[in-house]
Amino acid sequence: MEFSNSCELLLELRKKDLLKNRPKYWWPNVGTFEVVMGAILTQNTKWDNVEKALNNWKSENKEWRLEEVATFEPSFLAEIIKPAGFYNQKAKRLIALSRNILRDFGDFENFKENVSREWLLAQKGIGFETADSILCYACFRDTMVMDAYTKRLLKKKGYEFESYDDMKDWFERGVEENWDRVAEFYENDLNLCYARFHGKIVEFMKHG
Ligand code: 39A
Repeated sequence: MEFSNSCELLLELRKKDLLKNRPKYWWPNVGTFEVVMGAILTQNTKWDNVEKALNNWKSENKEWRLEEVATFEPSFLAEIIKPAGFYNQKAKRLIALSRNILRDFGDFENFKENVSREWLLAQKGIGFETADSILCYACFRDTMVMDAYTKRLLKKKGYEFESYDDMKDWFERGVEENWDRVAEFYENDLNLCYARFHGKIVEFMKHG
């Protein structure tokens, strides 16, 4: 696979039908609080373990609700999310984050509309990748997530960046500078493009 900008990479990946049988935006249940849970739970663990942790709660026909998580005791939440590892730390951080969302935004809908990257990065346990995952998949912002898969793919092709934001700028610039071509595939939905682009990279690196 050869490419000289991110749009060309996107076109190469599109040929491979990597998102067959996946949700439209790749991440399950986009636009819900479950994405916030998943974005934190996926730190330092495999996605399969995240799904087990999320399903421990959902299997009893419950959805993940911000207002409920904010009231949990850390030990109670830790037990539910155990499969995702680092469960005591993640439980404390998820509860603190939920309480901060309620304190500063009142509810999840207002959070989705008004949260900024800066607000997210100021929360304990949220770095660039987690913040961008929440913005892209929970809040539907036009932003592209960089992760270990993205970095590895680019490194294999001879691209290395000094920082997370340099790599992100390279991706977003490639799309924006070729917007006419990209818009055609995604019916002018930029978020769909960034979400599916990231999803394609992850699936390609995991399963080829
Ligand atoms: N590493 C990952 C994933 N692998 C994933 N899916 C598969 C669906 N998500 C949503 C996040 N991180």
